[in-house]
Amino acid sequence: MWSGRWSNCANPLAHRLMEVSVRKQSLVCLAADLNSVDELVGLIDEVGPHIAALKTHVDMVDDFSPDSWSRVVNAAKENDLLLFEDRKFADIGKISQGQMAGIYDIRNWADIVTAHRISGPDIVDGIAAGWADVERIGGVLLLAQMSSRGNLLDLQYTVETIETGRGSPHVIGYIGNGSNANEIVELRRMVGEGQMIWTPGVNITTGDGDMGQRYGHPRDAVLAGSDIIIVGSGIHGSTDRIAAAKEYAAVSFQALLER
Ligand code: S5P
Repeated sequence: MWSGRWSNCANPLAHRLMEVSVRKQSLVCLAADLNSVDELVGLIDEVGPHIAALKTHVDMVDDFSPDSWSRVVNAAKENDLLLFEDRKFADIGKISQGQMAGIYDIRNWADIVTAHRISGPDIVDGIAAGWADVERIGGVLLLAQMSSRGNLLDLQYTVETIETGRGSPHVIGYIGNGSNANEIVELRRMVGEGQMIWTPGVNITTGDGDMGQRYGHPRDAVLAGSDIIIVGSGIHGSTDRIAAAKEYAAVSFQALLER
């Protein structure tokens, strides 16, 4: 089903994701952008069976504590979800290693994190060292493109980012601009088959979102070469969140079958 991607992606986390996506018939990573642990756990319990991964912004949760957060981690485990903390690390390698620890202790529960390439290639080693400090292994998604208007990630930046990630055992793939199918096609051409592309900026209602966000259709994103669609408000902002999750799952999986 995943054809070339299955045989070419070396990272074991990529294989785990592909397996979960087939079992659940969904390429959806839920962007669970809610402000309390209760709300997060409630949402995961509702839509967990229809999503393949869970993305968090731990630093926007009002009632975070190491104890309360374990409820989110457990809910993810019960639903067979890889946990992806969208931290967007951007500092020098050594500081990124330190930021994997601290109050949120991301290294101890996140399987995947995002990082910008802006500070240099060594950020990847810094993050990997953070996981190594607690004897865990995780995957980095480098931001190669963004969905927000006016972002500064131009073509040369994208090329350098892929150069950093190519062949790295720590880089599972790239964030691409889900709002623009042409950009995804271009990104896939540069990345090849060996790493994943995850795309935010997708919504069944396409066009401009809040505060500079832009949306493309999930079907177009997958057909263009995206492996996982990152969906936030399209699901958590819906009046019927289960129906919405099912719809994004069906659209994305059908597009994979066609691809
Ligand atoms: O370029 C990007 C990269 C990311 S990771 N654009 C994004 O929107 N994101 C994230 O995807 C963002 O942090 C948010 O959690 C999610 C999009 O949410 P939505 O509500 O617009 O679907």
